[in-house]
Amino acid sequence: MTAAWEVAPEVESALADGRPVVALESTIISHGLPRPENLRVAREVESTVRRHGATPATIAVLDGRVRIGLSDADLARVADLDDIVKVSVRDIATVVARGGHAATTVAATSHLAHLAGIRVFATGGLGGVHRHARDTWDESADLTSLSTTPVIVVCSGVKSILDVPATLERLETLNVAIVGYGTDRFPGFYLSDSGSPIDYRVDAPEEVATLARARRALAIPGALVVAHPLPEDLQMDPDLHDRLLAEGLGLAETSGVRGKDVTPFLLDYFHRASAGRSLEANTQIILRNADLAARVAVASP
Ligand code: PSU
Ligand code: MN
Repeated sequence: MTAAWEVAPEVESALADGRPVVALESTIISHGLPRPENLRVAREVESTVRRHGATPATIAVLDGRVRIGLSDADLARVADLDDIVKVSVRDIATVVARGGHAATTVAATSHLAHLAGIRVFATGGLGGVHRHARDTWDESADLTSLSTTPVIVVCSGVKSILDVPATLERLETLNVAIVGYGTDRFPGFYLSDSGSPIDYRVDAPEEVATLARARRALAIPGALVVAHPLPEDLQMDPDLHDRLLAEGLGLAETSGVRGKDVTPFLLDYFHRASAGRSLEANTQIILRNADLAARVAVASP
């Protein structure tokens, strides 16, 4: 049997030489953004990382093999394949064993990044505790995975479709550290401020690097979340956001959307019903987080 996972030569040599690498997730591409913008954004994210002198490693499963770093043709497959499934940690091996294709969530991407020795990861917004989770028990595996995976995750908080205060409580329970980048407010994904505070703030990539070194020296097991908000002039209009969220949640409920389909359903509803406003915000979120993650990776020897 061939190895279950494969590191792209460019990523392998960067890691071997101790040069900066940034892991990138693929669920954003396959399930988070509409075609054809998804491929355009995926490419632009990679070039943003390169501009800072870091090597991008987009992670996905193609033809039954975990791939750490994709060629441009592979990136296009992730963006265009109809039979690519969204996987969290528990299902990576199942898809590998069946020879299928999968896009990796934050949970799965951070697991694989850590396996490959990549320390910094950029995404849009983490999964978390869904609204009404006390009835549905719907809580993203991103939370438990981040509690045991020592990566630095640059994101714009958790998706605003979630119960943010409940998610922050769970992140605390699970020993997931959070610092605000240039803010002491927890970002609200499409919105600059979720309404909840953060205890610790950093203002430079070097501060994140120093903190990450201290965490390694102390063998802290979980992830460090670097919460990076959209500036207010790039956020979605809060009234439009709240209206679409109420509508989308109602529609998900009446359409019987459940489990791992809820997040893609709501993101897609936002993208369609906001006439592109949420897509613009989401694109900015991802590009800005890739930019910051690259600077953090460059600052982290
Ligand atoms: N952030 C985005 N777009 C996305 C996601 C996050 O901007 O599509 C994805 C991530 O892959 C995250 C997943 O891990 O949604 C969470 O899904 P769930 O809530 O089903 O765990
Ligand atoms: Mn879920």
